[in-house]
Amino acid sequence: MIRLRSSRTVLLAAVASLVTVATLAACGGDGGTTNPGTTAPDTLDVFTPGNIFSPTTAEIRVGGTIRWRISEANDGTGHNVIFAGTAAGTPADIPVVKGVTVLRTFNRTGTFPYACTVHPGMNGDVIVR
Ligand SMILES: [Cu+2]
Repeated sequence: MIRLRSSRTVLLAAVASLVTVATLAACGGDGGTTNPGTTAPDTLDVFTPGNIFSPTTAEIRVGGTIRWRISEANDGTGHNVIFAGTAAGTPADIPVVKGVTVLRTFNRTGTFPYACTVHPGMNGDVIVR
């Protein structure tokens, strides 16, 4: 009898965990809408190896989030992420930082180019579908 209860408890805990994961996945964390017609991910990491953004073109679903994982630059500085205008959200500029992760959620479709103004030629695009 005790063994049966123990198995049932484990099963209930497993079901509760799955429900929690499903609920978190459905929310997306930002309340934005998602586009079920695209295979673009909800969240994408962009890294700064050397003095480039990688991937250079980051594609996500509408309501998705880009995480810039900014590391120290070759010259010992950080990087910044500067959008032209505020169409990509505000603030348009994400300051020079290093060793941190910067998040930006995109709630409208479009192509949003950005650049690091510390390092000429260090550019990227966010495509939101
Ligand atoms: Cu840079």
